[in-house]
Amino acid sequence: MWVRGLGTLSGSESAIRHDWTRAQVRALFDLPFPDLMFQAQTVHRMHFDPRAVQISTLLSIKTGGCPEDCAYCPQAARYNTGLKAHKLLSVAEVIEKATAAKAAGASRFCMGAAWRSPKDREVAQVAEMVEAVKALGLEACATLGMLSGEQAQTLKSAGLDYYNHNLDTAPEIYGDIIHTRDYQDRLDTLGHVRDAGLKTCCGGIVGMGESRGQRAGLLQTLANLPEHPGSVPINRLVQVEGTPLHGTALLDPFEFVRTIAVARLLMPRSVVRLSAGRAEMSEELQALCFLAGANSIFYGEKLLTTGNPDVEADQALFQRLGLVPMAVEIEPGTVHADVTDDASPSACAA
Ligand code: SAM
Ligand code: DTB
Ligand code: SF4
Repeated sequence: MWVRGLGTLSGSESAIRHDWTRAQVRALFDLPFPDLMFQAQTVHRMHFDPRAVQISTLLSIKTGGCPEDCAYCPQAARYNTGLKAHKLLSVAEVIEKATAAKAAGASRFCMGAAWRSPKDREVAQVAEMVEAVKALGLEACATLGMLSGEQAQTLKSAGLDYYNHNLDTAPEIYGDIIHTRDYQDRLDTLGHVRDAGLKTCCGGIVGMGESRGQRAGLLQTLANLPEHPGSVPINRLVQVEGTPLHGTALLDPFEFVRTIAVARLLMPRSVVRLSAGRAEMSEELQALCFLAGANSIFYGEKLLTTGNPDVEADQALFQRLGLVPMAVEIEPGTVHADVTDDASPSACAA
C-alpha cells in the first residue's frame, strides 16, 4: 500500500525506522488533517486493536523539593507553586495505593519521585516498592530522574518493567527549558535503562511555546533512538502558577492531535500515551487523539501533583466510544484484562 508521506508499506506492517530526517517528520506534520488522520489510523490498525487502551495509574512517591529547574515543573523547589512536599512514602502506603489502582482497573502502576538522581539507598527503597507492586500482579514503572547503570540493574532485578525518562523537547530548545542537566544526560540514562533490559517509557511535553518544527524535532529524536520506546507519553503542558511556563500561549488543539498522529506514524509499534493535560481537554479532543493513534492513558484522579479526569468520567467516555482496557500480560501465562467483544468500559472498574 502506498501512503503519502510514508512511501510504500509492504504486507501488513509499516516499516520500523530509526533514520527519520527532520524534513520528513515536518512533512508529516504539514499534511492536510484528513490525510494525516487517515494515515495514522491505517498504521495504528496494522499493529493494534483500535478499541484497546492501555491503562496506567501514577503515584508520586516523593513530592516536591526538587533541586532541578525544569521550567514546566511544579515540584522544583525554586518555584513558589504552593505545593506541599512529602518525603518518600513507605512500602505499605505504596501497596495501599497500588491495590486501589488495580481494583479500579489499571494494569500498570507508575511511581514518580521528584529527584534529580536517586541515591543508591533510595533506589533500594524503591526496589522494595517494585517488588510489592509486582506481587499484586501489576506492571511496574518508575520515574526517579537520572540513573546509573548499576541502579538500573537493581531496579530490573526487583522486577521493574518500565523506566520513564522523557526527552521533554527538541534538542535545540532543551537549554531554554532546563539548565541543571543537559540532553546528553537524558540520553545516557536511557542507554543505562536499555542496557539493563528494562523497557523504556519516553516522550515529551508539547505546548511549551515551541514551534511545529521543534515538535517535529522531539518526535524525530524519539524515533531515532536505538530502540523505539515501549511507551511514548505525549504530555500537554499543565500550566501551574509559579512555574516560569505559566501563562504560555495555549497550543492549538488540532496541533496536539497532529503530534499524536505523527508519533503513531514514526513509532508504529509503540504504545502512545495521551498523557498529562487530559483534565483540561474536552472529551471530543480526547476522542480525536484516540483516532489519531493514542492508545494509553493515565487513569485515576491525580497525575503526580496535578489533576486528571475522574475515574467515573473516564469509564463513561470509554463506554461512549466503545474503548476497552488493553490486554496486558503481567506474568507469562497471566492476562490482566481481556479485550473481548463483551468487554465493557466498566471492566475498568472490575
Ligand atoms: N524527577 C524525575 C525526572 O524529571 O526525570 C521524574 C518525575 S518528572 C515529574 C517526570 C516528567 O513529568 C517530566 O519529565 C515531564 O515530562 C513531566 N511533567 C512534569 N511537569 C509537567 C507539567 N507541568 N506538564 C506536563 N508534563 C509535566
Ligand atoms: C510523563 O510523561 N508524564 C507523567 C509521568 N511521565 C511521570 C507526569 C506528568 C506530570 C504532570 C504534572 C504533575 O502532576 O505534577
Ligand atoms: Fe525535578 Fe523531575 Fe520536576 Fe525536573 S521534572 S523539577 S527533575 S521533579
